[in-house]
Amino acid sequence: MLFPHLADPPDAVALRVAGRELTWAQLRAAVGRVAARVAGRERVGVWAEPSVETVAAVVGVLAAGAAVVPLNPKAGERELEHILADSDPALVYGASLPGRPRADVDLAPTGAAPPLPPEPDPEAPAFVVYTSGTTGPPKGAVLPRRAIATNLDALAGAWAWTADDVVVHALPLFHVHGLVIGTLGPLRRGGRSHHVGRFAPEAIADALEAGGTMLFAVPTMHRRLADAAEADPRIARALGGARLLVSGSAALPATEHERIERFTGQRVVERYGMTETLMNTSVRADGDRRPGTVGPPLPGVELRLAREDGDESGIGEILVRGPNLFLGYLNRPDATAEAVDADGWFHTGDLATLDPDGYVRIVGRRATDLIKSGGFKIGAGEIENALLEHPAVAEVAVTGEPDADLGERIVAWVVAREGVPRPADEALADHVARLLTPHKRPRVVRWVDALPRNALGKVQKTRLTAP
Ligand code: MLC
Ligand code: AMP
Repeated sequence: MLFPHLADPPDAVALRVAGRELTWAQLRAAVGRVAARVAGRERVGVWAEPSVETVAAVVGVLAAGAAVVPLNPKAGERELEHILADSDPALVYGASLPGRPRADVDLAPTGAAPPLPPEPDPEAPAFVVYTSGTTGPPKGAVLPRRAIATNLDALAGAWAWTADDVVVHALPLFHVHGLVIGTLGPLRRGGRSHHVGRFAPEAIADALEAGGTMLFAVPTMHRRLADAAEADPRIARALGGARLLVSGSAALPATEHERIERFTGQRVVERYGMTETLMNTSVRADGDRRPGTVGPPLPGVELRLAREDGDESGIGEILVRGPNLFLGYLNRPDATAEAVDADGWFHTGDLATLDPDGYVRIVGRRATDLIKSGGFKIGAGEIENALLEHPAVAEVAVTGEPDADLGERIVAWVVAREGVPRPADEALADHVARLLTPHKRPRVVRWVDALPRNALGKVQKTRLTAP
């Protein structure tokens, strides 16, 4: 069973999101009603605001044996249109969208809770999570229930994670970090998740002081927490009191690792994952928390490095195989075949070396057209396409540049269209935010006379460097 505690709800709070709580009994009742409503559907959208209703809808859809399509509530028109057309959800929880029946979670305790349907097949799709590629619109990664269950159990082993743990986080609920690891993880253990609503160091400190034992966050959040801990001893104490501070979704710079230890007395545990694979590696709770490493493969996950012939650097592309893998990209057998080879190895595109004790060190990524900003993966191609829809843009190339706060920031190199008034940079950012989503907006716009191109006319992005 994905959530054994639903069968016999403990007399306790199951989750707290943005200041509201659900007990296990309330969650069980709401889940029963959602499952009854959803019965027989293949895919159901969930408008993934951070709320208790979102979590109840997700768990209810899973209980019905349908797949959840988490929808970013800030998704712009193009992105939302694409995701809805591609995933074709039979109904959508929490939002009224054109042509899609709406459903809402009912938390009012009227009548007996409907019985839960029998446990669905472990190979049944549980989620379709949209993730960016280098070109084109995001692809829907189809994750089976088996991947969720085995991965959460592997993490429980690595982190000594039990029903006594309370996971604090502020992660979006439309990606696997916040949704699967941060929210379903505690529910599978029978513990509690405490989502603070909107990320702020004070809110994280409050939640840890109120009984939080683990913190899950992306490096941008850890960096902001380190700044806050440096300035405020209360925040430093609250972080220092946690059982485990966990970082993932992007590389935690060694300097941040060291600052957090200096201010809080705690060393961060890093884990490495991906939408398509869930978590692949992690430093164990009792392991050596070395800065710059993401630990060994989790139990059950096979990992190897594919090295170029003759390359003596020790660097190779990370390939993974195991029960944590997705089933493929929805409606994209071509993309699935490109990512998963004949022997079942998933090619991550991440470049790494191995320490002598098997710890993985991520040193880069194969594609220069993928950007990780604030822990969100963003494809250069989707932003270029959005910018080309702007009347003032004749040509454009998008790159990622190092950013102290976000890890990388999105930079748009734009050739203006002659005869069209040049818009303010902010207007181009708004244009992308409106079509795609705010976190994909360019943070810097550089107007250029021409883009550097090779003899074949292809843009040479390596020649686009900050002035
Ligand atoms: C700003 N905003 C705009 C805007 N400019 N909106 C429209 N148009 C514009 N021009 C709004 C934003 O929507 C947002 O609203 C607010 O202003 C600030 O936006 P921001 O500057 O983009 O973000 P910030 O607040 O700085 O957020 C930083 C952050 C965020 C760290 C909180 O980046 C974040 O939540 N990251 C988590 C990413 C994550 O979970 N990744 C996991 C992927 S899974 P508002 O209302 O929101 O404030 C994965 C696998 C694995 O990677 O291993 O885990
Ligand atoms: P996503 O496609 O949003 O699921 O992002 C997955 C990618 O995030 C991986 O392929 C890595 O490039 C990156 N990533 C996740 N965790 C880490 C980590 N701990 N260190 C470095 N990169 C990471």
